[in-house]
Amino acid sequence: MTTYCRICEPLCGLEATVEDGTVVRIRPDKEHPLSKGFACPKGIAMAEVQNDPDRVLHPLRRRPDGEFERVSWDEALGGIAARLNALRREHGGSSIGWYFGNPATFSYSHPLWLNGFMAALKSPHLYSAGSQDVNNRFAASALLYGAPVLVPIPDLKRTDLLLMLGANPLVSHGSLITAPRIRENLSAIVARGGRVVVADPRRTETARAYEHLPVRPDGDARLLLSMLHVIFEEGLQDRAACARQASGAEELRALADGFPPEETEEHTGVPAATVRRLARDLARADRAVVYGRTGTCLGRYGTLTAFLIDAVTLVTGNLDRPGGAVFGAAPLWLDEILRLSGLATYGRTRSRVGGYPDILGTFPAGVMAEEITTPGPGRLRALIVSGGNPALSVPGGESLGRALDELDLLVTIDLYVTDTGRKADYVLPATTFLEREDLPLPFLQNHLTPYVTWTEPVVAPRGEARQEWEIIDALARRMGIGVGAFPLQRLAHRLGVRPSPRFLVDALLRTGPAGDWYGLRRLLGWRGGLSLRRLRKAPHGIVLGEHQRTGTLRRRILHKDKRVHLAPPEIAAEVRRLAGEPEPPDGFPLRLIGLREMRSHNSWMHNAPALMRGGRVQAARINPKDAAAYEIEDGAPCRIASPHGSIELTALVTDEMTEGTVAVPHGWGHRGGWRTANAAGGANVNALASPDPADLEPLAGMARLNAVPITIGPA
Ligand SMILES: Nc1nc2c(c(=O)[nH]1)N[C@H]1C(S)=C(S)[C@@H](COP(=O)(O)OP(=O)(O)OC[C@H]3O[C@@H](n4cnc5c(=O)[nH]c(N)nc54)[C@H](O)[C@@H]3O)O[C@H]1N2
Ligand SMILES: Nc1nc2c(c(=O)[nH]1)N[C@H]1C(S)=C(S)[C@@H](COP(=O)(O)OP(=O)(O)OC[C@H]3O[C@@H](n4cnc5c(=O)[nH]c(N)nc54)[C@H](O)[C@@H]3O)O[C@H]1N2
Ligand code: SF4
Ligand SMILES: [Mo]
Repeated sequence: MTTYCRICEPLCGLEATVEDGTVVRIRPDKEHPLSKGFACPKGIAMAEVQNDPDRVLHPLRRRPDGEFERVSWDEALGGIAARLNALRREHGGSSIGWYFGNPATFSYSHPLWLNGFMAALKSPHLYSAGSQDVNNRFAASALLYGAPVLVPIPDLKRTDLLLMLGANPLVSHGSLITAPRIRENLSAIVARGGRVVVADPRRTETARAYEHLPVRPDGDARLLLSMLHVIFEEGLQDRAACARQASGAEELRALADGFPPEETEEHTGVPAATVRRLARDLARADRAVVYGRTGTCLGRYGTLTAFLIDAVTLVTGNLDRPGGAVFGAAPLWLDEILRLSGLATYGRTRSRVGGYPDILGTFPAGVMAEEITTPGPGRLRALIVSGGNPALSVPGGESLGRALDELDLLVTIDLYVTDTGRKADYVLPATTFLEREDLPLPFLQNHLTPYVTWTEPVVAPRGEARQEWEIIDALARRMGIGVGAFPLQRLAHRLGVRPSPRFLVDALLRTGPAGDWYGLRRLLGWRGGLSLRRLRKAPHGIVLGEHQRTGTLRRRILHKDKRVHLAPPEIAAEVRRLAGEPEPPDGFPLRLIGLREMRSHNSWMHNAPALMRGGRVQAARINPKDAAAYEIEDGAPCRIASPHGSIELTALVTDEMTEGTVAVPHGWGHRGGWRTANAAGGANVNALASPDPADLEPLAGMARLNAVPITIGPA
């Protein structure tokens, strides 16, 4: 059976061998037009997750003695609905919250239904992995373009110079860009005489393959401001592009004025001469682009950094241009649907705790614990967690755990009893992606090569596992509420029908810009025409073009003046905050950053034996000079302490780290129902991050998981 992988963003084509209703093997799909026979070890190991003996296959309920017992769906949904309705009666819908994790966004139906559920409850308590991942990028786009989901992708196939900040696509396989075989795209840039420059505090797999620009953690905003400084100072800006596309270029110039590279050098670790050279190269290159990912998102200035990334691209004349940063389009009216549904918001509401702006209707997960523990109207009393493991992925260790314990009701919808689920009152079994149909809805506009695909489930759900939307629908029925995030859905509800996600997506495809318009397109004598039926006949998907179109920005900007705003007051305030940055706390001179490994996926693939072979452990990577200074030996246990907590890990002394920086992968230290994962040891690195809502990044509520001040010592 042909399908596609929904673990990470390239969405590689997979071929699953099914025998007697069981997936016995997964191989890469050789006929997939983009991944062409590539899949990484995680995609292959999905068969082990699928068949994992530790998977939850039946609803579980916590007994008074603390143990889980198997119950029927009827009992589970009935029990949950009764408790939620009791809370609604006593405290209102705003006492109920939802956290959805990263895998949720890989399902087309799951986010739609949970958004609809929360809209019906009129609860503001919606949280996601986004505040630990990309919400700063959405905030930056809201400020730049007036449209949070208008996020450009680097046009790798046509660029001559890629400046990449805080991303390691040779391991992560690319994020906020869907480009299977991304290594080939990067190497092709060099092969045609171009350059790939990788700004990272660690000499990563990607940095090693191309040009490494070592930068201090959290140095990116200053680095980019210094580049702008040089570009404006030397008159290298593309004046025509600034005049045509933007407003506020002069104000931006004034903001950058205070950041000459000679002065930021001390903070960024990048020599002024290097910054000047890079700025000139970028401005003079025919086609250049700046791209940043999680390394630029999880610091103190995430929104500012994401904003500056596009600002530099625009000022050098590379925004919305072939080989620059391009705005991908989906073959359905995604912008319009999001806008009409009222889902594409930034700062429409503010969180009760911390007063953070909402992003696409979600608040920062970093306030969740205090929303639970802070009395008063709107207190969060019940939480449903679907496809997420906040106990390990959100800042805060013990304090977050204690807050979860205070909930009146915690429900998880997952494949496993996770580190979060072990605290739950109910654990509901979800299907894997191999057990559900799908369309890569949120990724359609991130495709480097425009593409669309649809998959049917390759096997029936194991045990009593159910798709999330089915669970949500059943729960909503029992609670006596509708589910409607979409205008179309709400309309249907008013007419008394509950359309399936499959029906909805077919309607969206058929009425979309590339749709078959229910046959009208053919009648007009035009080619093409998408529908679910057509997609089902193309198991390897359909390539819709060679490149994303350019020259579309003006049409898609939602600011009234149709210009990119280069100096909004929020950004000016962030630049002032940066300039007046307080000294870090005494006693924590080193900086902690994250790290992704090929055979881990956030917190959830540590139970697959194929990925855990060779006695893998979670290690802290430390530069030899730091190791010597703090008396740490390679392979020996070491202690890492921050103002908020301390953990013990094995030290891995390596000169791939820049001095003063320690890298630790997240998503370890398991205590759930996954035996192999539990046995792998390690610690929750996010126990070192600040659990204080006041420490979140102000414009997007981003968790500060990188550049955490720490100290180290032998354990
Ligand atoms: N220190 C540090 N912390 C980080 C990061 C970092 O770089 N450093 N990265 C952050 C980022 S980018 C992210 S995205 C987050 C991830 O944060 P989360 O999404 O909260 O955590 P995951 O570990 O991805 O957990 C996903 C859960 O979904 C379950 N699951 C898998 N597939 C399905 C499915 O189809 N349906 C359902 N219902 N469940 C499923 C898995 O079993 C797992 O329990 O972590 C963030 N945390
Ligand atoms: N194998 C594997 N692949 C994955 C995942 C996984 O867990 N495992 N997770 C998936 C997910 S959820 C996501 S969001 C993507 C993330 O995709 P990427 O962002 O490409 O992945 P990371 O490896 O986290 O890369 C972040 C880089 O930022 C660097 N960095 C840290 N702090 C700073 C800083 O202050 N400045 C700069 N310039 N660099 C910094 C780190 O050293 C690291 O190399 O990966 C996805 N792919
Ligand atoms: S890179 Fe690996 S995990 Fe990501 S989509 Fe491809 S096969 Fe799946
Ligand atoms: Mo992520």
